[in-house]
Amino acid sequence: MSQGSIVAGCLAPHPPHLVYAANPPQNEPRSSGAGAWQGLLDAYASLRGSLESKEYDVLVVHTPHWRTVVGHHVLACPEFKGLSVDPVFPNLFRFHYDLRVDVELAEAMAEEGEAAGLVMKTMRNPDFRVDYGTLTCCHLVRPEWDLPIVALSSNRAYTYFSSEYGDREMLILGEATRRAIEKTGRKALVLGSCSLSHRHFTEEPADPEDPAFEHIHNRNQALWDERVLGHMKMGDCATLLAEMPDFIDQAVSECAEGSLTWLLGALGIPDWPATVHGYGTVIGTGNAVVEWEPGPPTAVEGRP
Ligand code: 2X7
Ligand code: FE2
Repeated sequence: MSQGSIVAGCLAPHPPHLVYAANPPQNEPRSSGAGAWQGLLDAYASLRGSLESKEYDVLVVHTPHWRTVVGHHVLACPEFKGLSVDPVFPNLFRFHYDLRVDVELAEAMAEEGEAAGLVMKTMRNPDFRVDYGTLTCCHLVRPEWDLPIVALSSNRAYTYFSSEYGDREMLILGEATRRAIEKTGRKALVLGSCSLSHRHFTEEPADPEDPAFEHIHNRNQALWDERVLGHMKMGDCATLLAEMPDFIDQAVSECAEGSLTWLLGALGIPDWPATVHGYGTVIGTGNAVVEWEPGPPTAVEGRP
């Protein structure tokens, strides 16, 4: 078997609003079409266009909305089928899913994580309800649902211990994920599914898609998002990681669930520039669609 590899790593946020706006047959609510999130939908279209030239056989996603208290869990039944409802936005996301899992890769990820000293658990309950973070992210990246996935839970280390500790654990998990991909010979697309700044409005307008309502919650959040995206574009993820605990504290970032740090760990902490496909807000939160092509570091003008 030839060695596997990561074909691309993406920051792929999961506001259920974007699935609602896209009106797929799997989702029960129907969008008004008012267009508040068009920029982010365009960003996802741009990412999908870029991925068309790549061949891969599995989507591997880390999700903030499957929360586990002891260890990192990984979906490991061959199929999951059911209805997933967003507990906060049941008016927007009631999604009927029917998906396949790459169980061999899931088991290899659990083994590699354990070998690296992490607590890992395979989810073997076929009736387990898949979370909306996984479903939204995978749907927006590849709406065909023609490839298997592997999903990892968020184990809340940042909350129970500290951001510094959480980051260390997620980097180890990311490296373990990459080793499992390599050993099983997979060509994998890895997806860190989280927003950037995450302070959000607590009331919805009558039409949640009303563009007059949609904007960043406050200037501090926007400045942090700009800064973080600047590091990504400059190929300076080491600085991004050094600032991650402050970003999490000061922008209430959803990176506190570990998805972005896991992604950076899987990619080997990129020191080459990312492609930012787009940035936009959803109910006041900051969201960016970003892609890293694994490859040799390139010189970047102006990089510290
Ligand atoms: O889970 C989310 C999110 N991360 C961002 C915006 C809106 C809703 O749900
Ligand atoms: Fe979220």
